[in-house]
Amino acid sequence: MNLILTLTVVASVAQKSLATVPYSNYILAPESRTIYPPRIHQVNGTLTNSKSLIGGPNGTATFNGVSSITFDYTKNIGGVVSVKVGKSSSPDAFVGLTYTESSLWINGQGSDATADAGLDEVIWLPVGEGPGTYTVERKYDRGAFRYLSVVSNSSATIDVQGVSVYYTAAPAQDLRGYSGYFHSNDELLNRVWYAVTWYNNATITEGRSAMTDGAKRDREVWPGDIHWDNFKRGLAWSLSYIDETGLMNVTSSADWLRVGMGGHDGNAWAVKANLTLSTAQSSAITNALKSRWGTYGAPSPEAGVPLTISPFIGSFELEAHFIGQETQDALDLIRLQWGFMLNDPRPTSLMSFYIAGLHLTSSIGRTWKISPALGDLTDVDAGFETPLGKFSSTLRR
Ligand SMILES: *[C@@H]1O[C@H](CO)[C@@H](O)[C@H](O)[C@H]1NC(C)=O
Ligand SMILES: *[C@@H]1O[C@H](CO)[C@@H](O)[C@H](O)[C@H]1NC(C)=O
Ligand SMILES: *[C@@H]1O[C@H](CO)[C@@H](O)[C@H](O)[C@H]1NC(C)=O
Ligand SMILES: *[C@@H]1O[C@H](CO)[C@@H](O)[C@H](O)[C@H]1NC(C)=O
Ligand SMILES: CC(=O)N[C@H]1CO[C@H](CO)[C@@H](O)[C@@H]1O
Repeated sequence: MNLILTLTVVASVAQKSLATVPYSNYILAPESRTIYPPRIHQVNGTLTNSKSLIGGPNGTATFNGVSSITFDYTKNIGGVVSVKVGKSSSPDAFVGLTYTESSLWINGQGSDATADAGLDEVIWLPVGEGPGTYTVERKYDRGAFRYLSVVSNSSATIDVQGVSVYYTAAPAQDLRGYSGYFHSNDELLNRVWYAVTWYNNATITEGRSAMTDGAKRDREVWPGDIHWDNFKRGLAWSLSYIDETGLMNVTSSADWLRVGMGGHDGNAWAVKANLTLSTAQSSAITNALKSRWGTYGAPSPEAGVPLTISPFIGSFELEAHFIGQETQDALDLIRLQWGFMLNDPRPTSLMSFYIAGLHLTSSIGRTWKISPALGDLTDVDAGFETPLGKFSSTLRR
């Protein structure tokens, strides 16, 4: 490969934070934790001056009888909703709130469910009690919604002077103070990297860091996961099942929720776990996986029929293509599958590790290896920071 590599590895405690965040125009995190609706998706019934609710409190919108407004935040957000109410014509006036991630499920009678295929209930605020700012209780902090509907269910006339969401994820952090970046000559890949980072960032916690495997599935911290002693016990238990081959010998019949030991695709894992004995074996696996790709990406072999794309399992296949040095296939799969979704956690670190070639080979980067693989890309600029310092690479050809 004929390319120019500029490499900076500042492995020192000096200069921990980047003065300016590179490529910050791609960052999806909001400037402020108080988020006002950027646009209206739909109005039902009679609502006057609804535009005054856009971009900030700018006047008064009036619900005239049974009516609703649905806001589109243009990306998933999460948090605590407040509605500022002026006068209303009846002490029995209520406004209800419903939330969804997809425009397909917008509904004035419920929200897309957090735990199953049903609906979550409308959250009602008794705004007939008088003018003021009505805020949902903290337990109704909502993770992962793009559409918010504000519903009036009675004949009352209700003045609303503002709708805001207080964004609660990553409470201890500067939302736009990214220490990592990725940029290439492919705009779609750049957008995938920043969208995925936003999803990884947008996980709700109660004021401390939490480990979860997806902002969408794990909208709230699983309480068992945040008790460090339990976490250590769980890990020790798992490690005790690793035998002399270096593999875990799983003898139980069910994993965390499912009956039967489904789960990860053994094919991709054979490559990832270095079980294959030759490059030819790895290629046979990755080529067979590639032959299964459809219009939207890589169906998970474990899911059987109907073909189902799991971004989680697919991310292991993606890594197998990178490990097998099928960089072009890996890029094609990101464009196909994550380009389509532009929204699921995982490829971020793979892109920094495999494309930009920044591999940390021991914890926090005490040892590292540089091995970029550009596929059809011509320009890549990426970096991140660990407690030891900055790691970055710039590639051109
Ligand atoms: C508004 O009306 C449309 C069309 O009937 C419906 O699909 C949508 O769910 C309604 N929105 C709300 C918030 O009820
Ligand atoms: C509106 O919803 C509230 C809360 O569920 C309920 O108490 C009230 O009776 C409803 N109003 C009408 C007119 O249905
Ligand atoms: C896995 O563990 C079970 C139970 O201890 C044992 O019977 C079995 O032989 C082990 N399998 C392998 C492949 O080591
Ligand atoms: C993978 O396994 C081979 C032996 O089969 C070994 O030589 C190689 O170092 C291993 N690679 C990694 C990354 O562990
Ligand atoms: C608030 C927060 O968690 N920000 C992180 C989002 O992800 C980027 C890239 O990994 C990090 O640098 C930020 O610290």
